[in-house]
Parts: sequence; structure tokens; C-alpha cells
Amino acid sequence: LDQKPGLIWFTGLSGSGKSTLANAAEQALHQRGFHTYLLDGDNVRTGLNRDLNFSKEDRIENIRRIAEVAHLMMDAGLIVLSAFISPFRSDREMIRDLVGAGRFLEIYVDCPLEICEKRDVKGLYQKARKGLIKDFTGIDSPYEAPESPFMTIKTAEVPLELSVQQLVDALDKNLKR
Ligand code: GGZ
Repeated sequence: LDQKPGLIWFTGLSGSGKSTLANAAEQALHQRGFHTYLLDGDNVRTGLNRDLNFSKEDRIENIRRIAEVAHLMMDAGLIVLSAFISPFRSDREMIRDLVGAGRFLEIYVDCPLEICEKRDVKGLYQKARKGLIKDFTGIDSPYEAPESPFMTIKTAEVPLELSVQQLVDALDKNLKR
């Protein structure tokens, strides 16, 4: 399959469903014959970026390095998916400028804070509320939602399978030569 490189950038709160969506989208793209790679906290924050924490400066550096790595992978012809909170609009604009506006496919994983907090899969929101973790996104650190994303996915309202199907259908045209 003759593919065009692209960067599918999922952004949203902790617990909004970025990783789940990115993993499902990667599987679906793979089934259609695309060559992909998924960058997420599990393979980046534990390795390349293990020297970084969650201060504003470190989040900016986290995203900058991820964007550069994604750019290299695009040079190799890959479709890259990434799942990071990436809370700052200016950083996401930097990525768009780096890889090219037409190659940057920003996906807003939109889920109300109340619901992310209720899910609290890792118990981090509870810790943040108790003050045991500081600079937690949505609690005492900001999240700036995208203004004109390629797509918005409301994970509290739409079933995963349906969202993935809609996303991959919309991506298909952008990713084929
Ligand atoms: C936000 C934090 C924090 C703080 C640890 N704020 O739900 P998770 O656990 O698995 O995903 C969150 C992840 C966020 O890392 P990112 O690299 O995506 O963040 S950023 O793009 O802002 O650099 C959460 C966990 O790390 N985590 N402390 N203070 N999330």
C-alpha cells in the first residue's frame, strides 16, 4: 500500500481515552495495510524522557522531543500515532509547523473532567485532590483544548468501535498517495 507519512496526534486529559483510541486506531490502520508506530507514555516517558517531570518546562520539552522523534519516523515513511496530554496549544502549533500542516492530524479526545475523575483508572486524580501529586492536569495545571482539530471524539458519549471507524475512514484519504 502506497502511504503518505502522517502524524495522528491525540490530545486530552488524563483518563480521557487517548491511549485506548490510539491503540484501536493503530490496529484498524494496520488491518488496512498501513505501516504505523505508536508513541505513548509507556514507551517514551519511561525511556527517552525519563529525566522529565510534569512542570510546565518539562512538559514542553517532553512534547518537543516527541515531535522530533515523530518527525524522524515520518522521514522513514511511517504513519505515527501519539497519545500525550500535550496541554499547551502553542506546543501543538509548534508540531504542526515542524511536520507540516497537512501532515498533522490533531484529534481532540474530549471527555469532561468530572468523568475522567470518576473513572480515575490509576487513582491519580484522588491523589491530586489530596495534594499528594502537584501540577496535575485539570486540577492545578491547565489544559488548553484545540480550537480546530481534525476531529473531536467524545469518549463519554460515543462507543469506541464507532469512533475508531469514523476516525479511520476520515484518515484513509489523508494517508494514501
Ligand atoms: C498529568 C500525570 C501527572 C501530572 C503523572 N499531570 O493517565 P495516565 O497517568 O496514564 O496519563 C498521565 C500521564 C501524562 O503524561 P504525558 O506525557 O501525556 O503528559 S504531558 O503531555 O502533559 O507532558 C498520567 C501521568 O502521566 N501523570 N503525573 N502531574 N498526568
